[in-house]
Amino acid sequence: MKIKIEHADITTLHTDAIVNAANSSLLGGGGVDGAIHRAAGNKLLEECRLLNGCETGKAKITKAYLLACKHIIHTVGPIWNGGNKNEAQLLTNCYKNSILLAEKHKLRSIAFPNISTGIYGYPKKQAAIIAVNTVKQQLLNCKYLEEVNFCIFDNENLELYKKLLK
Ligand code: AR6
Repeated sequence: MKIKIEHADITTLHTDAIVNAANSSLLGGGGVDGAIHRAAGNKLLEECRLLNGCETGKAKITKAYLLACKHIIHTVGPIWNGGNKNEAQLLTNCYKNSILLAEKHKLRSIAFPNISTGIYGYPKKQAAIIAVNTVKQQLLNCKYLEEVNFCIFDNENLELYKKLLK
């Protein structure tokens, strides 16, 4: 089992799955979601239209179309609302349900962006602690998944993850 940090644009990765920090419509948006839809091409949106959206904390899988990875796991992070609206549990569920879905599809590698820490405003340190702890915990029960990449775009998250995974 390997946990790695990648300082990269997630659309360039060759993992079995990349995770998209989507919204509940699953029909695209800004941030990493916009980047993934642009790079994967219009066929992704066509498949997403058939999924009937996704609840916060849940995850759904699609093909990856023009991307180098094989699948996209779309999860919906919580919008930060001060911390008393079940945000921590919902963010935990995003990482947990994405890994469970990867296992169900017998995937060997997955890359996560820093879910909810952009447009959705989740405090980065709190989100990083949840991400690392949840992934470590879930990996204990995985049969197929061998590698988890935290794909990091900004310097603040990079420093946080380097410390947490030291
Ligand atoms: N590769 C990797 N990480 C990225 C990339 C990229 N190409 N682009 C941004 N990030 P955000 P959220 C990082 O805002 O907070 C969308 O409109 C970014 O630096 O993409 O979960 C959706 O449709 C940040 O650390 O997602 C939703 O409406 C992290 O990805 C909403 O934004 C997450 O930032 C979701 O907000």
